[in-house]
Amino acid sequence: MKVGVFDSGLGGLTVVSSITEVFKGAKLFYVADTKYAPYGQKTQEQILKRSIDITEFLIKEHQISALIIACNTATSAAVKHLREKFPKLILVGTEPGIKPAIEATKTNNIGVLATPATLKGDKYQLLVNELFENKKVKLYEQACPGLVEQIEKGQTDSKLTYSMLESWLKPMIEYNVDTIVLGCTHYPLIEKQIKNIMKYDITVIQTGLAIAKRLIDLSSKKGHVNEGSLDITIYATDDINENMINKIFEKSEYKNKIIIRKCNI
Ligand code: DGN
Repeated sequence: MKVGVFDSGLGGLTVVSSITEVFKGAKLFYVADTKYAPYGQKTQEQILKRSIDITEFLIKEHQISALIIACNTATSAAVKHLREKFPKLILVGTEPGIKPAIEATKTNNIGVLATPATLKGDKYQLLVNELFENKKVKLYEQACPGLVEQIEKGQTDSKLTYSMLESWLKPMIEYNVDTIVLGCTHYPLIEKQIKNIMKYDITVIQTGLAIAKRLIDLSSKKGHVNEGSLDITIYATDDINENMINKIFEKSEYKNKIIIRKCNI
C-alpha cells in the first residue's frame, strides 16, 4: 500500500516513526515542506494551498491510496477541504490528544502546547467545546511561537530552547499540571527537555501511535493488507536537517533504508 505523509518539516517524521512500529506493509512517501515552514504563522489559505499541492504531487508521482496529514496546523486548515477534493483517499489527520489527556490526568489540570495557528483554529475550538462538558478539568493552553524553528535547526538542547520552554512551562508547574498534550508533531522531539523542566513526573500525550492505528483500521476496512516490506522516501521542498532525521530514526530498523530527495512542489 502506498501512503503519503506530510508536514511543514521534520515533525511529521515522529508520526512516520510510530507508523513503522505497527504498520509493516507500506511504501511511505513523506513530504517535508521546508520551503514553506513553519506553517504556524501562515494564513489558513496559504496552508490549504500547500496541502492541496502536496497531495496532488503524491497522487501524481506515487498513486498513494492513503494520506496522513502529520501536522496539527495543516489538519486544522485543510482536512475538510482535502476530504472533499480527494474523496477516494483514506485520509487521517492529526489533532491534539485532549481526550486521552482527560483520561490520564489525576490533578485535573492539563497543559496543551501547540502552534499559534492550531490553538486559534476553529477545529481545535470545536474539539475543546465538545470535550469540555466535563468542567472539572482545566486546560492550560500555551502557544509556542518559534519552537518549531528551533527544532528544525536541531537546537533542541540550546539555551534559547530551554529558556523558551521554561517560560511556557513555569505557569504549568504553578497550576499543578500533571499531563501535557503535545499538540504539534514536532514536539515529541523535545519531550525529554519538557520532562527535565517540569520538576515532577508528568504524563506526556502524543498522537503518533493513535494515528498509525487509525491508518491500520481504515486501510483494512478497504481491504489493504498490513504485511510485506516497508520503505521510506523523504522529499524535502528545500534544505532539511539530516542530522535530525538520523536522530529520529537512530533506533529504527529502517534507519539505513531511508531515501532523501529534493523536490519542487
Ligand atoms: N508539526 C506541525 C504541527 O503539528 O502543527 C508544525 C507546524 C508548523 O510548521 N508550525
